[in-house]
Amino acid sequence: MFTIAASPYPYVLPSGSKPCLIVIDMQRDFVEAGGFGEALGNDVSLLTAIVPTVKRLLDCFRALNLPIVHTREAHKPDLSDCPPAKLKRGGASMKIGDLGPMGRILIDGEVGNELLPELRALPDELEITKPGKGAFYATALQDYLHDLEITHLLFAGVTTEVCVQTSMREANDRGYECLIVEDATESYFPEFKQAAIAMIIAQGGIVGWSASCEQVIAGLEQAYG
Ligand code: TIU
Repeated sequence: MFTIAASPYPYVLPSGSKPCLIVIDMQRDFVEAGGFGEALGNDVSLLTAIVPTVKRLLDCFRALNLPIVHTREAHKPDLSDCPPAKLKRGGASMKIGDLGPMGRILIDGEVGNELLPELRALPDELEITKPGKGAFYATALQDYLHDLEITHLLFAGVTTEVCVQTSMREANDRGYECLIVEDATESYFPEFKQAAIAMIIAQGGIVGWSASCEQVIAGLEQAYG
């Protein structure tokens, strides 16, 4: 048994378990100008700061031969998987499916929907599209994790209080032991990021744990190095 130093108390990795890194929505649509994030009225430049930290985590998981899943928030070109309630929300500038400078907003296959070049998935890593904010809704994620007998999930990506927190809550309700890597996640609203992490670890870790990339790498290298 190994542990990662974490809040609100150490995160335990039982012997024989293999944690999976879930990288949420590190796609151009949220991090680059001209995508969905900007269409919603956000300053997307805030999100680029975590790219090197997410890459460090990916490098660590790859070096230790641990599983990685990448998600993209994406809809089918005919929008048949986009509920009208989601379609009509958001800022006035551009809606899901509208044509922007990086192609149609939040549509699978468009340039804007691709993962950032430096964080691209390798061929042996699962990359899934998700039509919702959570990574489990209408995806094959749970079956994939079940087949690999994965019980421990580490979360990175954007945005902390929207897709990362939703995915973590979905995972928590499904019985997974979840940890958010606090400097590998970001929000357009720094105060929302802090609040989301505080909510996750409050009440004795009601949704899960939080740790820094440094703490995670130190724990994983001890356990699997
Ligand atoms: N708007 C916002 O903060 N986030 C999203 O719409 N999706 C994700 O968090 N990926």
